[in-house]
Amino acid sequence: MDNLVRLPEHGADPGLTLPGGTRPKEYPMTTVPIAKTPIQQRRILATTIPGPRSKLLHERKVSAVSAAVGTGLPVYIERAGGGILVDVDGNHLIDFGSGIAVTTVGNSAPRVVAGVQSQVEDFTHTCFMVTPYEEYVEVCERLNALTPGAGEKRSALFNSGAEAVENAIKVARTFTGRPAVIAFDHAYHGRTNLTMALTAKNMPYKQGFGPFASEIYRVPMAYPYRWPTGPDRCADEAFAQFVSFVHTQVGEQNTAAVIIEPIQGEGGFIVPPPGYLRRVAHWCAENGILFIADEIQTGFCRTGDWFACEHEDVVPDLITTAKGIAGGLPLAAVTGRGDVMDSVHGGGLGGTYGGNPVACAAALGAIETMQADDLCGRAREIESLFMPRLRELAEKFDVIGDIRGRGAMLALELVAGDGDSTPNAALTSAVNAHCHSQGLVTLTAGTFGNVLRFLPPLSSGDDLLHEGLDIVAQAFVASS
Ligand code: PLZ
Repeated sequence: MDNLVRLPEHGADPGLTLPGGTRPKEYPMTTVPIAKTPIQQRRILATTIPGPRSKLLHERKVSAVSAAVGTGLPVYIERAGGGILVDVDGNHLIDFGSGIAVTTVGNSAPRVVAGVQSQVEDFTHTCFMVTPYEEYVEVCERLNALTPGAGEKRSALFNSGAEAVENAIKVARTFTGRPAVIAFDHAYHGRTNLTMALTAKNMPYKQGFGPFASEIYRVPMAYPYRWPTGPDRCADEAFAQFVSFVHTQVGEQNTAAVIIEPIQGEGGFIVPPPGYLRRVAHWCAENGILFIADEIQTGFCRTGDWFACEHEDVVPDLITTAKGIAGGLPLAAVTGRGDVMDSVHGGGLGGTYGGNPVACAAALGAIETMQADDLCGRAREIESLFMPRLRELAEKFDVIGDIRGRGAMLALELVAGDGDSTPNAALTSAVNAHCHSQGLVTLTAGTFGNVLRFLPPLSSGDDLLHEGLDIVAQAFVASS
């Protein structure tokens, strides 16, 4: 038992009292074998950001890695856990990005580490299509049970979000015998050829990479903040436009699927108005069209529910998942109605690495963590911690045009201000850069590059989240 260390699941300071007199919830301690010392859950700036070692590594990156592969903040990470990223210069950075919504359970979460270590010693690969193994089946069983909908379900596993989306489209086309797929303005579904066609934004995702896959059609998104006649009319008018567009320009009888992110991710954390998703899903059902929820960014407790479509009481025919599913290991899935998933001919879906046993072990550890530590509840607590502070900020800075999101998926949309809602990408970059310089890893998003988004690991302590928000506030002062 010598190598067993008691490791806090997150770094809340038990002495901290939150505004309003509430105290941060204490999280259970987990005992796992770890080789390294726990990471101090506090921000430490040992050098300027990036520090000298990161700079040297970045020189090597520039001469070794294709210039096409960008990096948002070139600090090179050595270790990470809780809500902290430790770089090669000894800086402790507060993580408000989770590697784009991936490390929902925290980096190197104890149960993920334990599962991976044990699996990697047993076997690393057989290819599920050649000689199968239990871990793959178990991940599918968990997905079938956790996703919305009481009926019989099936899942298939892949390596990346884009691959899951591609396969969901294959399934939908086979089941319906129809070619067309409807996607939305501001959508992001990946960077492969079919998913580039589904993704809305040209730069940097599509520029010069065409021709794109055919039979993809795009409709306006129900975007309350920018709806021309105001947010109150957004749901009705956007739904009417959607129905009319599909009917007049595509034809219901030619449409296999509608694919939508229940809260759009890369497109700027756009939350459709209440009722909109339900109406689209209902209309799809009436017309024999499959409703695909892309929950790759929103899934696995991120928004305060296991899946964001639950908030709207929507039961999709197919759900794509990835990111948070496996605590950082590459894994993705398509889960859906048994009759739909089983409509594809035997051998029609697969891939060498899809559902790799190590990634599956990580997923089982991540899912167990979410259940045992009530991470959906934690995401809702994070929303309650962030929202009053973001509102306070918006009262001071009229360049904050909109605050939106759900759970631990929250964003600010930045505009010209003084009543002018023109997107303000320059300010967004400046605020983001200031946060980076102070050791807070923030991300931007949005078709117009004017959204600052927050996706902290759900293992972050309240004290770190408050400190991160202090830095965001300072960044507005420094950049305005
Ligand atoms: N669907 C909703 O958010 C990935 C992309 C980052 P992959 N989002 C991060 C980038 O610039 O490449 C994403 C998503 C939604 C699909 C995907 C694609 O998932 O695992 O990146 O292929």
